Amino acid sequence: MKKTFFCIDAHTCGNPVRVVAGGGPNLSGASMSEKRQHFLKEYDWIRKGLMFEPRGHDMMSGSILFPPHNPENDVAVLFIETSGCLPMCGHGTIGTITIAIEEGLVSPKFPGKIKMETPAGLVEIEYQQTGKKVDWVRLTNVKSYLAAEDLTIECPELGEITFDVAYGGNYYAIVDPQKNFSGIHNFTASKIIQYSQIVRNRINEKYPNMFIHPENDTIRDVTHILWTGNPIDPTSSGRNAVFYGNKAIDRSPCGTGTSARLAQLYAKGKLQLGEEFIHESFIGSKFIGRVVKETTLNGKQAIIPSIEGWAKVYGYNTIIIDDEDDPYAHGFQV
Ligand code: PYC
Repeated sequence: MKKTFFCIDAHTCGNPVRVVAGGGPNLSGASMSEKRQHFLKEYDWIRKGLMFEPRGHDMMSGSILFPPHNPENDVAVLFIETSGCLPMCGHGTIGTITIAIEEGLVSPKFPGKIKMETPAGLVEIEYQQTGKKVDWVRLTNVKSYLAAEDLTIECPELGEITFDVAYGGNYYAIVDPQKNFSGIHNFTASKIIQYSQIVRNRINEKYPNMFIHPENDTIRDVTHILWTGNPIDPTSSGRNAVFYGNKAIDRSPCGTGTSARLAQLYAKGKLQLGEEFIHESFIGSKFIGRVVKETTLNGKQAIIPSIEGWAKVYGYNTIIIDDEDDPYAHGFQV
Protein backbone atom coordinates (compact mmCIF):
# COMPACT_ATOMS: atom_id res chain seq x y z
CA MET A 1 0.00 0.00 0.00
CA LYS A 2 1.35 3.41 -0.96
CA LYS A 3 0.48 6.27 1.40
CA THR A 4 1.47 9.92 1.09
CA PHE A 5 1.86 12.25 4.08
CA PHE A 6 2.02 16.01 3.70
CA CYS A 7 4.33 17.17 6.47
CA ILE A 8 5.67 20.50 7.60
CA ASP A 9 8.99 20.40 9.44
CA ALA A 10 10.18 22.78 12.14
CA HIS A 11 12.42 22.74 15.17
CA THR A 12 11.67 23.99 18.66
CA CYS A 13 14.84 25.43 20.15
CA GLY A 14 16.80 22.84 18.14
CA ASN A 15 14.58 19.76 18.55
CA PRO A 16 12.60 18.54 15.52
CA VAL A 17 8.84 18.72 15.08
CA ARG A 18 7.23 17.16 12.00
CA VAL A 19 3.53 18.01 11.74
CA VAL A 20 1.40 15.75 9.54
CA ALA A 21 -0.85 18.30 7.84
CA GLY A 22 -2.44 15.80 5.45
CA GLY A 23 -2.67 12.02 5.07
CA GLY A 24 -3.18 11.19 8.76
CA PRO A 25 -5.51 8.33 9.75
CA ASN A 26 -9.14 8.51 10.87
CA LEU A 27 -9.08 7.48 14.51
CA SER A 28 -11.96 6.40 16.73
CA GLY A 29 -12.37 7.54 20.32
CA ALA A 30 -14.13 10.20 22.32
CA SER A 31 -10.89 11.85 23.51
CA MET A 32 -7.26 12.12 22.38
CA SER A 33 -6.35 9.50 25.01
CA GLU A 34 -8.73 7.01 23.35
CA LYS A 35 -7.55 8.00 19.87
CA ARG A 36 -3.95 7.45 21.03
CA GLN A 37 -4.83 3.85 21.97
CA HIS A 38 -6.49 3.28 18.58
CA PHE A 39 -3.47 4.71 16.76
CA LEU A 40 -1.02 2.54 18.74
CA LYS A 41 -3.07 -0.57 17.93
CA GLU A 42 -3.63 -0.04 14.22
CA TYR A 43 -1.52 2.77 12.82
CA ASP A 44 1.81 2.65 14.61
CA TRP A 45 3.48 1.93 11.24
CA ILE A 46 2.82 5.58 10.34
CA ARG A 47 4.78 6.73 13.37
CA LYS A 48 7.62 4.33 12.63
CA GLY A 49 7.72 5.26 8.96
CA LEU A 50 7.78 9.01 9.64
CA MET A 51 10.00 9.03 12.74
CA PHE A 52 12.57 6.24 12.29
CA GLU A 53 15.42 6.19 9.79
CA PRO A 54 15.60 6.60 6.81
CA ARG A 55 12.81 9.28 6.86
CA GLY A 56 13.57 10.37 10.40
CA HIS A 57 16.32 9.90 12.98
CA ASP A 58 16.88 9.19 16.68
CA MET A 59 15.56 12.57 17.86
CA MET A 60 12.65 12.83 15.42
CA SER A 61 9.28 13.75 16.82
CA GLY A 62 6.08 15.26 15.52
CA SER A 63 2.33 15.38 15.69
CA ILE A 64 -0.90 14.75 13.82
CA LEU A 65 -3.74 17.27 14.05
CA PHE A 66 -7.40 16.35 14.64
CA PRO A 67 -10.60 18.34 15.14
CA PRO A 68 -11.34 18.95 18.83
CA HIS A 69 -13.84 16.70 20.64
CA ASN A 70 -15.22 19.63 22.60
CA PRO A 71 -16.39 22.46 20.30
CA GLU A 72 -15.07 25.01 22.82
CA ASN A 73 -11.53 23.90 21.98
CA ASP A 74 -9.54 24.74 18.84
CA VAL A 75 -7.58 21.61 17.98
CA ALA A 76 -6.63 18.14 19.17
CA VAL A 77 -3.15 16.66 18.82
CA LEU A 78 -1.57 13.21 18.76
CA PHE A 79 2.16 13.30 19.46
CA ILE A 80 4.32 10.86 17.51
CA GLU A 81 7.93 10.15 18.33
CA THR A 82 10.69 7.55 18.02
CA SER A 83 9.70 6.25 21.48
CA GLY A 84 5.96 5.96 20.84
CA CYS A 85 3.08 8.38 21.25
CA LEU A 86 3.77 10.63 24.21
CA PRO A 87 0.73 11.67 26.29
CA MET A 88 2.11 15.21 26.15
CA CYS A 89 5.10 16.92 24.57
CA GLY A 90 6.14 20.51 25.32
CA HIS A 91 8.60 21.16 22.50
CA GLY A 92 6.13 19.34 20.23
CA THR A 93 3.36 21.73 21.31
CA ILE A 94 5.47 24.85 20.69
CA GLY A 95 6.50 23.56 17.24
CA THR A 96 3.02 22.32 16.33
CA ILE A 97 1.35 25.61 17.25
CA THR A 98 3.99 27.65 15.39
CA ILE A 99 3.45 25.54 12.25
CA ALA A 100 -0.34 25.48 12.64
CA ILE A 101 -0.59 29.28 12.94
CA GLU A 102 2.03 30.24 10.35
CA GLU A 103 0.64 27.76 7.81
CA GLY A 104 -3.06 28.41 8.57
CA LEU A 105 -3.85 24.86 9.74
CA VAL A 106 -5.84 26.06 12.75
CA SER A 107 -8.15 29.07 13.06
CA PRO A 108 -8.28 29.98 16.74
CA LYS A 109 -11.57 31.28 18.10
CA PHE A 110 -9.63 34.00 19.89
CA PRO A 111 -6.46 35.13 18.04
CA GLY A 112 -3.41 34.68 20.24
CA LYS A 113 -5.04 31.89 22.24
CA ILE A 114 -5.54 28.19 21.51
CA LYS A 115 -7.17 25.44 23.53
CA MET A 116 -5.51 22.19 22.56
CA GLU A 117 -6.65 18.69 23.52
CA THR A 118 -3.81 16.22 24.14
CA PRO A 119 -3.87 12.61 25.41
CA ALA A 120 -2.72 13.95 28.81
CA GLY A 121 -5.47 16.58 29.00
CA LEU A 122 -6.31 20.12 27.93
CA VAL A 123 -3.39 22.48 27.31
CA GLU A 124 -4.08 26.20 27.03
CA ILE A 125 -1.79 28.18 24.77
CA GLU A 126 -0.93 31.82 24.16
CA TYR A 127 1.25 32.99 21.32
CA GLN A 128 2.54 36.23 19.83
CA GLN A 129 2.57 36.73 16.09
CA THR A 130 4.32 39.45 14.05
CA GLY A 131 3.14 39.36 10.46
CA LYS A 132 3.15 35.71 9.44
CA LYS A 133 5.75 34.68 12.01
CA VAL A 134 5.01 33.35 15.49
CA ASP A 135 7.52 34.96 17.89
CA TRP A 136 6.85 32.76 20.91
CA VAL A 137 4.42 30.20 22.26
CA ARG A 138 3.52 29.80 25.94
CA LEU A 139 1.67 26.69 27.04
CA THR A 140 -0.09 26.18 30.33
CA ASN A 141 0.48 22.51 30.89
CA VAL A 142 -1.47 19.72 32.58
CA LYS A 143 -1.25 19.25 36.36
CA SER A 144 2.30 18.28 37.30
CA TYR A 145 3.55 16.82 40.58
CA LEU A 146 6.46 15.35 42.49
CA ALA A 147 5.72 11.61 42.67
CA ALA A 148 8.66 10.27 44.70
CA GLU A 149 11.83 11.50 46.40
CA ASP A 150 15.23 10.02 47.14
CA LEU A 151 14.91 6.70 45.32
CA THR A 152 18.13 4.90 44.44
CA ILE A 153 19.47 2.85 41.54
CA GLU A 154 22.85 1.37 40.57
CA CYS A 155 24.23 3.14 37.52
CA PRO A 156 27.03 1.49 35.51
CA GLU A 157 30.44 3.14 36.17
CA LEU A 158 28.92 5.79 38.50
CA GLY A 159 27.61 3.54 41.27
CA GLU A 160 24.56 4.32 43.43
CA ILE A 161 22.53 7.25 42.16
CA THR A 162 19.74 9.01 44.08
CA PHE A 163 16.84 10.49 42.09
CA ASP A 164 13.34 11.96 42.36
CA VAL A 165 10.43 11.17 40.06
CA ALA A 166 8.10 13.94 38.88
CA TYR A 167 5.25 14.09 36.37
CA GLY A 168 4.91 16.92 33.85
CA GLY A 169 2.91 15.13 31.12
CA ASN A 170 5.34 12.17 31.21
CA TYR A 171 7.12 10.63 34.21
CA TYR A 172 10.72 11.84 34.67
CA ALA A 173 13.48 10.48 36.86
CA ILE A 174 15.39 13.62 37.86
CA VAL A 175 19.06 13.16 38.71
CA ASP A 176 20.70 16.15 40.37
CA PRO A 177 24.46 16.48 40.99
CA GLN A 178 25.56 14.34 43.95
CA LYS A 179 28.51 12.33 45.25
CA ASN A 180 28.57 9.85 42.32
CA PHE A 181 27.37 12.27 39.62
CA SER A 182 29.06 15.66 39.31
CA GLY A 183 26.58 17.15 36.79
CA ILE A 184 25.99 17.09 33.03
CA HIS A 185 28.69 19.69 32.39
CA ASN A 186 31.22 16.90 33.01
CA PHE A 187 29.68 14.31 30.65
CA THR A 188 29.31 13.81 26.91
CA ALA A 189 25.88 13.23 25.35
CA SER A 190 26.87 9.67 24.42
CA LYS A 191 27.82 8.85 28.03
CA ILE A 192 24.49 10.21 29.28
CA ILE A 193 22.65 8.12 26.67
CA GLN A 194 24.61 5.01 27.65
CA TYR A 195 23.78 5.48 31.35
CA SER A 196 20.16 6.44 30.72
CA GLN A 197 19.33 3.32 28.70
CA ILE A 198 20.30 1.10 31.63
CA VAL A 199 19.05 3.39 34.42
CA ARG A 200 15.54 3.67 32.91
CA ASN A 201 15.21 -0.12 32.64
CA ARG A 202 16.46 -0.61 36.18
CA ILE A 203 14.10 2.02 37.60
CA ASN A 204 11.04 0.42 36.01
CA GLU A 205 12.18 -3.05 37.14
CA LYS A 206 12.92 -1.94 40.71
CA TYR A 207 9.80 0.22 41.09
CA PRO A 208 7.11 -1.59 39.02
CA ASN A 209 3.61 -0.06 38.91
CA MET A 210 4.77 2.82 41.12
CA PHE A 211 4.28 5.56 38.55
CA ILE A 212 0.76 5.46 37.15
CA HIS A 213 -1.24 8.61 36.53
CA PRO A 214 -4.09 8.74 39.09
CA GLU A 215 -6.65 9.78 36.47
CA ASN A 216 -5.41 7.91 33.38
CA ASP A 217 -3.70 4.55 33.80
CA THR A 218 -2.50 4.53 30.17
CA ILE A 219 0.09 7.08 31.36
CA ARG A 220 2.63 5.08 33.33
CA ASP A 221 6.26 4.32 34.13
CA VAL A 222 9.39 6.44 33.96
CA THR A 223 9.91 7.12 30.25
CA HIS A 224 12.43 9.98 30.45
CA ILE A 225 15.56 10.67 32.49
CA LEU A 226 16.37 14.31 33.26
CA TRP A 227 19.97 14.84 34.33
CA THR A 228 20.88 18.29 35.62
CA GLY A 229 24.01 20.40 35.95
CA ASN A 230 25.58 23.83 35.59
CA PRO A 231 24.12 26.14 32.92
CA ILE A 232 26.29 27.39 30.03
CA ASP A 233 24.88 30.91 30.54
CA PRO A 234 25.32 31.84 34.22
CA THR A 235 22.09 33.89 34.12
CA SER A 236 20.05 30.72 33.42
CA SER A 237 18.42 28.94 36.37
CA GLY A 238 19.50 25.45 35.35
CA ARG A 239 20.44 23.11 32.52
CA ASN A 240 19.32 19.61 31.66
CA ALA A 241 20.02 16.65 29.45
CA VAL A 242 16.72 14.85 28.85
CA PHE A 243 16.98 11.29 27.57
CA TYR A 244 14.03 9.92 25.58
CA GLY A 245 13.39 7.15 23.08
CA ASN A 246 16.36 4.81 22.82
CA LYS A 247 19.15 7.18 21.86
CA ALA A 248 17.89 10.74 22.07
CA ILE A 249 18.95 13.73 24.14
CA ASP A 250 16.41 16.52 23.72
CA ARG A 251 17.95 19.50 21.91
CA SER A 252 15.28 21.74 23.43
CA PRO A 253 15.00 22.24 27.20
CA CYS A 254 12.03 19.80 27.11
CA GLY A 255 8.59 21.15 27.99
CA THR A 256 7.25 18.20 29.97
CA GLY A 257 10.68 17.76 31.57
CA THR A 258 10.75 21.42 32.60
CA SER A 259 7.21 21.02 34.00
CA ALA A 260 8.36 18.02 36.04
CA ARG A 261 11.42 19.99 37.21
CA LEU A 262 9.21 22.92 38.30
CA ALA A 263 6.95 20.51 40.23
CA GLN A 264 9.97 18.97 41.95
CA LEU A 265 11.57 22.32 42.87
CA TYR A 266 8.24 23.83 44.03
CA ALA A 267 7.41 20.82 46.22
CA LYS A 268 10.87 21.07 47.82
CA GLY A 269 10.46 24.79 48.52
CA LYS A 270 13.22 25.72 46.03
CA LEU A 271 10.97 27.69 43.67
CA GLN A 272 8.22 30.22 44.40
CA LEU A 273 4.87 30.71 42.70
CA GLY A 274 5.36 32.91 39.60
CA GLU A 275 9.17 32.88 39.81
CA GLU A 276 10.89 32.66 36.42
CA PHE A 277 12.90 29.49 35.85
CA ILE A 278 15.11 29.75 32.76
CA HIS A 279 15.85 26.21 31.71
CA GLU A 280 18.73 25.50 29.34
CA SER A 281 18.91 22.49 27.08
CA PHE A 282 22.01 20.40 26.47
CA ILE A 283 22.83 22.65 23.48
CA GLY A 284 22.11 25.85 25.46
CA SER A 285 18.68 26.80 24.01
CA LYS A 286 16.20 28.14 26.59
CA PHE A 287 12.61 27.80 27.77
CA ILE A 288 11.07 30.05 30.42
CA GLY A 289 9.15 28.06 33.02
CA ARG A 290 6.88 29.26 35.83
CA VAL A 291 4.59 27.75 38.45
CA VAL A 292 1.33 29.49 37.56
CA LYS A 293 -0.84 27.96 40.26
CA GLU A 294 -0.77 25.46 43.09
CA THR A 295 -3.47 22.80 42.83
CA THR A 296 -4.15 19.19 43.84
CA LEU A 297 -4.23 15.91 41.98
CA ASN A 298 -5.88 12.97 43.69
CA GLY A 299 -5.71 14.87 46.98
CA LYS A 300 -1.96 15.56 46.73
CA GLN A 301 -0.10 18.79 46.02
CA ALA A 302 0.39 19.54 42.33
CA ILE A 303 1.15 22.58 40.21
CA ILE A 304 0.04 24.10 36.93
CA PRO A 305 3.23 25.05 35.06
CA SER A 306 3.69 27.33 32.08
CA ILE A 307 6.45 26.91 29.51
CA GLU A 308 7.49 29.48 26.92
CA GLY A 309 9.71 28.94 23.89
CA TRP A 310 10.01 29.44 20.16
CA ALA A 311 10.11 27.37 17.00
CA LYS A 312 11.23 27.87 13.40
CA VAL A 313 9.54 26.32 10.38
CA TYR A 314 12.11 25.11 7.84
CA GLY A 315 10.52 22.86 5.28
CA TYR A 316 7.66 21.20 3.45
CA ASN A 317 8.07 17.48 3.19
CA THR A 318 5.84 15.18 1.13
CA ILE A 319 6.71 11.73 2.44
CA ILE A 320 5.80 8.47 0.74
CA ILE A 321 5.48 5.21 2.64
CA ASP A 322 5.12 2.35 0.17
CA ASP A 323 5.49 -1.06 1.77
CA GLU A 324 5.07 -2.89 -1.54
CA ASP A 325 8.13 -1.16 -2.97
CA ASP A 326 10.41 -0.16 -0.07
CA PRO A 327 11.76 -2.75 2.40
CA TYR A 328 12.37 0.11 4.85
CA ALA A 329 8.91 1.65 4.41
CA HIS A 330 8.25 1.29 8.16
CA GLY A 331 11.69 2.49 9.16
CA PHE A 332 14.45 0.94 11.24
CA GLN A 333 16.52 1.71 14.30
CA VAL A 334 20.14 0.69 14.81
O1 PYC B 1 9.39 18.86 25.18
O2 PYC B 1 8.06 17.63 26.41
C1 PYC B 1 8.99 17.76 25.60
C2 PYC B 1 9.67 16.54 25.10
C3 PYC B 1 9.45 15.25 25.46
C4 PYC B 1 10.35 14.47 24.73
C5 PYC B 1 11.09 15.30 23.95
N1 PYC B 1 10.66 16.58 24.20
